[in-house]
Amino acid sequence: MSETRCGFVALVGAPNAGKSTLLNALIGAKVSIVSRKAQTTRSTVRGILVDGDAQLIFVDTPGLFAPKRRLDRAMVAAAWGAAGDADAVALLIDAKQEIGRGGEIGEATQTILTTLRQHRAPRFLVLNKIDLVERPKLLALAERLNAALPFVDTFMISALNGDGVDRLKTRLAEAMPGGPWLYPEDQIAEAPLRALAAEITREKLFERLHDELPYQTTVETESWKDQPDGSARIEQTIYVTRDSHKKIVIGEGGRTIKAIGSAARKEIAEAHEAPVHLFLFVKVRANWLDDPERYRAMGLEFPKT
Ligand SMILES: Nc1nc2c(ncn2[C@@H]2O[C@H](COP(=O)(O)OP(=O)(O)OP(=O)(O)O)[C@@H](O)[C@H]2O)c(=O)[nH]1
Ligand SMILES: [Mg+2]
Repeated sequence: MSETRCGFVALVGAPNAGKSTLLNALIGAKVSIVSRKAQTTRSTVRGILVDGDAQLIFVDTPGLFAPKRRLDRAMVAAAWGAAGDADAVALLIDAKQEIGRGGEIGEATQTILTTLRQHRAPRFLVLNKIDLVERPKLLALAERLNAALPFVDTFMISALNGDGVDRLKTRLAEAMPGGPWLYPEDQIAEAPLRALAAEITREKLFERLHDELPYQTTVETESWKDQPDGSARIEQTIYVTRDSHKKIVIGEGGRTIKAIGSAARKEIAEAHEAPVHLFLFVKVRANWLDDPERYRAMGLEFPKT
């Protein structure tokens, strides 16, 4: 018998269920970006923690929905791929939204349950956003979902204020298989800082431009140079599909991009624990959503069709 345990927990669920918020709450640091816009997370993001003798590798995933476009298909495939590789799958449900359906399981949730049924890893149900709902309705929702698909255990949490998160962590740690730890004890993330830096800038874009600027934006860190004084000089490119989007990102007299850059710079500097000089460039690439290179940069497989 091995003395330590180690395993992967995939956090899956509909867009906006709070998966990334939960990952950050579990890790106690920002490893995955969050926004009130759906489809924020684009590829899998790992967060690592130690609980007693267990090392848990949480895998945040893009939201599950019926994909139409190529990028959507790549995202949904990445999410189910992570569930397939995991030792446990935690299905997150936005309890407020699901209760709002008035006693019926929503169609989107139903579809997720149907696919989840085919996965072999133990399933845990996580009702999130309990800060927004009444307890009796929550219990009825838990019953309804467990009747549709049995779960090993059900948790009621608020990823936002931390309620129930510790209990979830402990219970999942117990469910991990025996084996050696895969990461050093103090490691909390896997993505290189330059990838997180690109995500942070994308989050600031979402925050500022959530309505005007759709989804068709991606950010890449082109260069990262550590300077002799300890600071980093970082260049990032923001890809948009149209000239009109470029104008929106730049804003009047460059005000919008300046504000985005300044917010991103502060947060990247925090993550880097050193000052950062951030240079943002906006490029119009009408077809970036069909460019394999962009998918590689996001850590996604490029779907052929
Ligand atoms: N009130 C409340 N809001 C929450 C809670 N958890 C997450 N949110 C909010 O829900 C929104 C979506 O959160 P995310 O963590 O980005 O959701 P996600 O599931 O990762 O979304 P995608 O990456 O788009 O699939 C954000 O505005 C969060 O602040 C919660 O427990 N309570
Ligand atoms: Mg997310």
